[in-house]
Amino acid sequence: MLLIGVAIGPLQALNYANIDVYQYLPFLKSYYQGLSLHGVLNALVFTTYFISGLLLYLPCRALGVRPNLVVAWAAYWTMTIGVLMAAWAVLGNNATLLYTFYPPLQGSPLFYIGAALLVVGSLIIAAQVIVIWTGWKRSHPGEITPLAAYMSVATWMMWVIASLGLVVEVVVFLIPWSLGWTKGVDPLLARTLFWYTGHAIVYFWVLPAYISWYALLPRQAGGVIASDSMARLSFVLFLLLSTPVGLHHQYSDTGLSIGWKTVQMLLTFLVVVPSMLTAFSVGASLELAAQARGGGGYFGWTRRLPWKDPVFTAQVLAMISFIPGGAGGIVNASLALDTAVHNTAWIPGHFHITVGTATTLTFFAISFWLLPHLTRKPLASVKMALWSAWLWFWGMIIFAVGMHWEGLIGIPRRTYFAGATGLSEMISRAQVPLALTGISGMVLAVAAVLYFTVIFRTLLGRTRVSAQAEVPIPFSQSLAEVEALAGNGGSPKIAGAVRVLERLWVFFALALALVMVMYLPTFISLLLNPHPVPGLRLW
Ligand code: HAS
Ligand code: HEM
Ligand code: CU
Repeated sequence: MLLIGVAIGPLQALNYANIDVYQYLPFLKSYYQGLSLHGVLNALVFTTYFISGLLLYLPCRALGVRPNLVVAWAAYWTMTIGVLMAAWAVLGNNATLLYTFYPPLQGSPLFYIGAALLVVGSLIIAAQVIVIWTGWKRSHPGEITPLAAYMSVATWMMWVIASLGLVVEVVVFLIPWSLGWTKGVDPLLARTLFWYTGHAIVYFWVLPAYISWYALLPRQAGGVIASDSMARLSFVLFLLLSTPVGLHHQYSDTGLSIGWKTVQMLLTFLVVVPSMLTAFSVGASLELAAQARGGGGYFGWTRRLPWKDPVFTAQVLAMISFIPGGAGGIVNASLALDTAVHNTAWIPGHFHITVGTATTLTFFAISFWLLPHLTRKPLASVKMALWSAWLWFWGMIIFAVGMHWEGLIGIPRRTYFAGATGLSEMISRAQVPLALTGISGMVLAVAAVLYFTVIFRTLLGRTRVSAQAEVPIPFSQSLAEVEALAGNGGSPKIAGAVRVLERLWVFFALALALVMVMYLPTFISLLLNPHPVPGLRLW
């Protein structure tokens, strides 16, 4: 899915460089059909598959419990049937809706049913992991959940709450409407349901990367987790705060109260806190690892990190790209500043260094150890893997510079330049950034070719290492654990905090209550003043 999704990206980048290749492509009817495929396959499908696999495997191995594979395969097939249905609709040019599928644009019912099945598949895995964890708690009374399992459960609980908006939007409104059973849908209500899920989904994409940075990367770097309890605290904060902030995607939507927009803006600033905790906590883990290898100084320690290892390097590059990604997010979150960048190229600039790099490059890194781990086949080429990571990183950095810059000039997103009129004055002022976007697309194309070459050569390779030489799952130890083993004892206060954080069900209930307070008034007023409109097909 990623392979197909990514293949279209460079064409879009060329479009932004004002080079139109779409006239030569028989398999894409329009720029927007390609953009729909790109957004849906990359951001929705690739992520959901990868996360559902990883966040089933890691907690099961961390808890030492075998999952019910019949249920797991049922989830897989539910997702796959859904994806095939939606893909059929998009490939047939019957769902050129972009990945946000805002009504009144109306596509084939297959698209909406497929999207619903994809979400249902992920929720089956969510239920499975939560049930496994509750069973483990029952058979291990008083024990603290291992970190990787704890974080996975918190992520799935968050997703259970967060996916509700999308499920209601699609099942209650869009499917009946696309089947012709209802005459209209209220676009504002649909957008509000979409963004209820649409912000939290970005944490569904990035928290699995955080799990890797907190719980696996320290060992891969040759060190320990700086603070186990800080990691748990940040995930509880994500469980509480990920969802009640979706209105920050709708600052420009008229018809919603400015009061609730402002309240959700403030909550958005709060949900930045656990990411800041992560930055400093994971940064400390890296510094500890470098010190263990003899590194020192303010920045000199970074040289002692294992830069020759693609698993390590891809993740750290992903993290570095997330620093400007997060900073841009804070700009977007600021109601007044967002009016300058909303719907401009700035926004794709922001999310290609968050989901397109922080998440995707971390998933590249994970695949570099997970594939050898699962197949016992060695990674085909360490060198090529390293090159793919560096080129992806630099490609996305150049992309982000270009797109953010264009956005400040006012270049819109979602624009087919060859078909657009009235932009020439703006384009003449944006020559340099538009060229950067085009160039970055070429760099990224090379990176993608290298990445998929490594992956397919590994998968198709014949050599297998012995069971003893198998790549282990790099679960890391925490500093406190290591000190306790060395006889220094752990701090009793920290142990108390971890016990409080262990009550994930309590935080789940609090998260539900908070999201109801933050969203119910808006939904009630939208439901009491419906403005249904019939569907449109603009392509
Ligand atoms: Fe965003 C729009 C606000 C994070 C994805 N975002 C989007 C869209 C997507 C997206 C896809 O408030 C576009 C949707 C569309 O199509 O319209 N975003 C934020 C904020 C954050 C944020 C406040 N976004 C993400 C993440 C995403 C993502 C994560 C995907 C994975 N975003 C917005 C807003 C909009 C928006 C508005 C709407 C704009 C509009 O007008 O439409 C925060 O969560 C960010 C916090 C992050 C940090 C960075 C922490 C840094 C870390 C790394 C440290 C590195 C180290 C390495 C330690 C504060 C953890 C050191 C290594 C050495 C070797 C030294
Ligand atoms: C949109 C390029 C990889 C997710 C875009 C746009 C460009 C682009 C230029 C903006 C199009 C427009 O607004 O008109 C690329 C390139 C890639 C790449 C060159 C790498 C080869 C990815 C990845 C993801 C992703 C890995 C996510 C995992 C998206 C999404 C959109 C988008 C969600 C928005 C679609 C929409 O507006 O409906 N991409 N991209 N892209 N990209 Fe990418
Ligand atoms: Cu958001």
